[in-house]
Amino acid sequence: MILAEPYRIKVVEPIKMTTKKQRKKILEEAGYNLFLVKAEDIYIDLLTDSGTSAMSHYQWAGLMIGDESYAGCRNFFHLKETVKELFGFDHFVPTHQGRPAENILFMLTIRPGDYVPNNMHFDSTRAHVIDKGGVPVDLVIEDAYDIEKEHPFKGNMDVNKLEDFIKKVGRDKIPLVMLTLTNNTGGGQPVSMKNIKEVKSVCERYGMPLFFDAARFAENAYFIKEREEGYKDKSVREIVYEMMSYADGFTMSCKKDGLVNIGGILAMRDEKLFERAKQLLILMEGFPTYGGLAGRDLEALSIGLREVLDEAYLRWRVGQVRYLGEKLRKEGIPIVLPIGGHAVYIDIKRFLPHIPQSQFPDNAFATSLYLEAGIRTAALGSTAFAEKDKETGKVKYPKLELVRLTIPRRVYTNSHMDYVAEAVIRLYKERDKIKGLRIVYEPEIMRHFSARFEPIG
Ligand code: PLI
Repeated sequence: MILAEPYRIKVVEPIKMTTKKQRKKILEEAGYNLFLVKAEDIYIDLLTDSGTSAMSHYQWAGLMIGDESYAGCRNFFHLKETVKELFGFDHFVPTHQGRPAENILFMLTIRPGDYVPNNMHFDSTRAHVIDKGGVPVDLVIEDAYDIEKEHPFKGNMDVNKLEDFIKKVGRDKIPLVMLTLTNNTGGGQPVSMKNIKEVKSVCERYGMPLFFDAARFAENAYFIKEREEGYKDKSVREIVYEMMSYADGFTMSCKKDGLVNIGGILAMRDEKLFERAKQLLILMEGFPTYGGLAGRDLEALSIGLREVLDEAYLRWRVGQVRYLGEKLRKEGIPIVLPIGGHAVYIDIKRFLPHIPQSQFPDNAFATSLYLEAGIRTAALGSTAFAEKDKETGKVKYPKLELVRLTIPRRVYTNSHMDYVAEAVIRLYKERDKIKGLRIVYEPEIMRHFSARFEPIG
């Protein structure tokens, strides 16, 4: 049966198709870096699912009841009610996005030399742990590194690895344990309820708090319903509540499953931690009843957090990502399996085996796809993660060379997905012609955002 969109379109935003000749010029001007291309020059933007969702008419209506009072705005209390009802948390602070929530949490918990185990850290989480003098440790199951292994919960943490690690460094060196739901860095893969419970039980045994990085909590819960024994007849709402019942707190970039364009949450059970979080929030984001947001943003968020639990929406959402992934897979295009919740990840090592990692094959793919069809994707291989050793000057390349086709929520239809699939398939047939890139300008930090490249040969 065809899985059609569970919404109809009330407002449209025209998108512009450019010619190949125009795109060649645009690429040259942008130094073959898609971050430097104007969004208006993109036909289909699959750079990220973060902050790119379309809001519903209820959310747009919610903006009109925004209360912009400095203190005690009504929308904060709506959000408080939502956070309590959906997640069971009494204490939280609103932040403007996910990373300030991480920043505040880690400022309050990490001492230099501490370790933070996670299934797999997202980049900003990793950076914030390091910023506080901590060491991020990824303890995801080994299967996560096997691109084609069809494990239903490839985001799971290896509980034995966790126990061994605690024994090795000592409990006192671990201020908290984290689980990223779903595991974005590892392909948008879910964590099972069983694994959450096991990790919680280890944390309890050693007296360590468990925090979730809950950016994609609803997609994670949907996969539990779909794949885990005993959850088929539970509602996603019940599953979310149960997942959260094992957490001592969470950070949430609400720009994903919050279905808003801006917003974040830091929640915790510990009252003392909450009091300290509020102080830092005032210092860095704003008064605790608005954090880094306008009253209207808080209202859109309360509504979005409820809407995302609609199972017709989730079935279609996860189904749309799968629809694109399956189309590519059928043509033999190497992708990360199983297909994740928010994106299809292409294995560029196998797509472009003739381009060595020193020639940025991820970006060679991404810029070629843009040239071919005006589609923007995220290069998550050597372009983003290759690191030069400061002493030896030797470059260390990442294990995985991936490009992420990230699907914004409620934005594109399945005919857009057909268009994307056709373009990738065309590129695959002509892949021998794709050339590597060399870097011509490279800033010292966060290279991939502003570096400039040129094609080799
Ligand atoms: O971009 P922020 O600061 O709202 O959220 C940071 C963040 C935290 N955790 C996880 C799992 C993320 O995926 C995440 C942001 N992700 C982005 C921007 C992405 O493109 O995937």
